[in-house]
Amino acid sequence: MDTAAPSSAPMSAPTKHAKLLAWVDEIAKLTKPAKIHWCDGSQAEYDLCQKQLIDAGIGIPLDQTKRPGCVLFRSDPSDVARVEDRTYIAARSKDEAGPTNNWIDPVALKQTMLDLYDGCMAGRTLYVIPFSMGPIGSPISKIGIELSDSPYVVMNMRIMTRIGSAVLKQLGDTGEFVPCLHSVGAPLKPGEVDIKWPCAPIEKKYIAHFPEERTIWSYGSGYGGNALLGKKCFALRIASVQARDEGWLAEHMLILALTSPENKTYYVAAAFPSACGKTNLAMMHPAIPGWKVRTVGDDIAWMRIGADGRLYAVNPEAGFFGVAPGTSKKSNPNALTTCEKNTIFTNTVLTSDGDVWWEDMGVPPPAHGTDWEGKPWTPDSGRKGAHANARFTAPASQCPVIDPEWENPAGVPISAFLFGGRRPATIPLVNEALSWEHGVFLGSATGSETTAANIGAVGVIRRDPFAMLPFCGYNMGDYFAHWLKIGAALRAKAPATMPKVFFVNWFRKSRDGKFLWPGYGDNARVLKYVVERVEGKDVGVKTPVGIIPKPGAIDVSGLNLPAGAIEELTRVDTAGWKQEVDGVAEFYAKFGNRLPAALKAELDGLRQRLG
Ligand code: O2Y
Ligand code: MN
Repeated sequence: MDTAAPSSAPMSAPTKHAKLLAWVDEIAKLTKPAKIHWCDGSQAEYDLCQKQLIDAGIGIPLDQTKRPGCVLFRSDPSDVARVEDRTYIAARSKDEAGPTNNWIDPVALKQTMLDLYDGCMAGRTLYVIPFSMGPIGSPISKIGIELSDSPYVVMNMRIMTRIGSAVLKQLGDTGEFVPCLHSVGAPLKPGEVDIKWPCAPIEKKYIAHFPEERTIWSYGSGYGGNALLGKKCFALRIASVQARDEGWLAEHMLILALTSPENKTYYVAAAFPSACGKTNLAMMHPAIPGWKVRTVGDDIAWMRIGADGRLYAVNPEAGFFGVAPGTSKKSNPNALTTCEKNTIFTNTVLTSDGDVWWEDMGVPPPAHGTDWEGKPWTPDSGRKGAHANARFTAPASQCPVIDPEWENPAGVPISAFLFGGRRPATIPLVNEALSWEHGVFLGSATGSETTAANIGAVGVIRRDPFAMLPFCGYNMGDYFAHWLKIGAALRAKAPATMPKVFFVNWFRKSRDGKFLWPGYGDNARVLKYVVERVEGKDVGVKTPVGIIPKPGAIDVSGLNLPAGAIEELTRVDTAGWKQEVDGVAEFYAKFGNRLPAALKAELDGLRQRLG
């Protein structure tokens, strides 16, 4: 529904929610859009946004026989990824944000951002996007309203979340919502033609979270996690604060269903730092006969303790915002199928026959194409054609291995947590925590070797506790305490069904620098072992660092591993672990007295056991 003038919003809006109407009116008066559009979430509305962007030369239609319903966008070179150093937790006190977040004074930030927002939507449409994180009406779900001046955001939000009239209906006249304000920060003068990817310069970009008010303000970027505010901003940074206060978990975790040859299904939630292959694991094609993996989610899990004392998870998202480069028939055939239709591509190569291509897609590059910056490109150009963070936005429902339970409003019961990272040395292929508290210790110590995809030095271990470093909306010391509290609640209610916790490492290398583990579909061999442990099988051995597979416990049948590889993958390297203890101690020192005593005790206990 469109309204011509901002001040007319309350009269013609499709809701009687007084707080929402007042907020839309307030923001319209501030940002001064030419029009307001209340999103109904229909296909017609999506198609209209797409047509408008294609007509303006901003969206590039792909060949509809090859990629039906698909479109390509090219972002501005200054706006290609999440901007961590422009992302802020504007809690009332610095201590509340903690040592791992960018804190900024909320009063000063609001003044700065109000000045930026003043008139920032001139010449544009303000879209009101009601969205549900999680199945509409599920007791685990929550509602947000994103106000954005970007039709690209509307299109992406429709794929990544549930948007529109059904959400407004669920909200009713008084329901709670998280206000999410977004502007690309590029007002148009009367008659001015829009540029291809409007955004503001880096020093004017702000991705701001006000945790006490459960509010998000984003300015200056149109890209991914900076602009699709349901994802990292709401479902992790604000939701982690809500989860702490309401007694549940909002985590940077994939959720997968693993079905054994005996047809028993177990749900596993797994946290890995960004760019460690979460989407690939979530959609894995197991290399061992008889085992099946089904996908519930590839990035975020919201979990609550159910009446039976088990932990139930939903994927709050409805789509995948996957990294394109590296996605291939070998690494993730199911992702390739998922994005065959109805998909938005951003920053890939455009082939001369109207298809998309990216590096390591596993198909030959086009002889001639156009790169992500819109320049002519050939394989001999001497530069990459797709941006390293090029993305596909695709509906989860199109995934060939989507789990039948993925939209169950009650969620799915979690039997095991996996933590992991890129660790070339010391950390075994799989290590089971000795207790929940030890599991929280392993999660808190999660780290990953930096690669060329990271900013800064390559080859150093960056600690990324629970893979939540960029996404925890409050003091990480208190977050560890919250995990301990959830464990205590689970133990009190149903100790026998508490999820077991494992740390996995697909990236251990031999002394000559070669990966010891094949990864991909062969990771199912580790999942099989995890299920055996969940079932209580005696296949693990207690060591000072945790429970490690007994010799022969990992099914390596049909695998051509080099001699000694599995022994090395499961070896406890005492000297390496002593270094690890020192590294964790150094990291823990950041948290001062906010570090829970139970974690200090776990660290001391490990040090002692190592001798
Ligand atoms: O660069 C962006 O804006 C996206 S980052 C992202 C997207 C999907 C899933 N995970 C991530 C991440 O950084 O963890
Ligand atoms: Mn992620």
